[in-house]
Amino acid sequence: MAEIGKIEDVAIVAPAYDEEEDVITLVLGVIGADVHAVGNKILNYTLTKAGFNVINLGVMVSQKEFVEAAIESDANAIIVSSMYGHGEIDCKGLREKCDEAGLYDILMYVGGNLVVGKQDFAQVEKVFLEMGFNRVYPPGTDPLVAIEHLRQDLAPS
Ligand code: B12
Repeated sequence: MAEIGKIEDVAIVAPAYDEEEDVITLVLGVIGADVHAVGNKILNYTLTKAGFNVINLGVMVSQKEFVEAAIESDANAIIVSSMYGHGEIDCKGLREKCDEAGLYDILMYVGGNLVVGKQDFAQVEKVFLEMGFNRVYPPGTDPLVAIEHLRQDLAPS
């Protein structure tokens, strides 16, 4: 995947949210029993620097915690990381939980090492799209890619 920039470049690609009502809120976390913390810190830093209001739940986050935080913060998107290979089990049902809570339009992105080992990413992506995620990212995706997608997906129509 082509590199689109460095963390220092975030200000260049970031949207300008001057008005308070324009601020986009994201709920961020590492799902399940997953303790991998470093990528989460980088995502939190990069997304915050880009001007998003980030509610970072850290590691070992349950589906319930994602949904509750999204309701409380009136979030526009849920950004899920899964690093330890159990992403499919941990993520299954999250879209349904959002729907049950009335979060019908909330965007859901997921990335990290979603499955065990190296599997065909097109197949992995299909599985997670079918689960209701709007975007699915392969291992090591630069957070700037997701920032570009958030700009596109949340652009005023
Ligand atoms: C450090 C580490 C640990 C530490 C974590 C310490 C901590 N608290 O953070 C410890 C030792 C605890 C650990 C434990 C385990 N680990 Co570990 N760990 C690693 C290691 C070496 C580095 C992870 C890291 O910090 N990377 C640096 C950060 C910056 O990168 P990142 O996490 O990939 O995140 C970036 C991107 O992926 C991306 N990203 C992440 N999420 C998302 C989401 C979106 C939407 C987007 C756009 C982008 C994005 O942006 C992030 C920032 O740039 C990796 C191997 C590796 N080289 O990656 C294995 C690795 C992740 N671990 C692995 C495994 C298997 C485990 C264990 C299950 C091992 C075991 N049998 O016990 C346990 C699981 C424990 C648990 N319950 O979570 C595997 C996962 C394999 C898989 N998925 O198939 C890896 C890949 C090692 C390997 N090659 O086998 N681990």
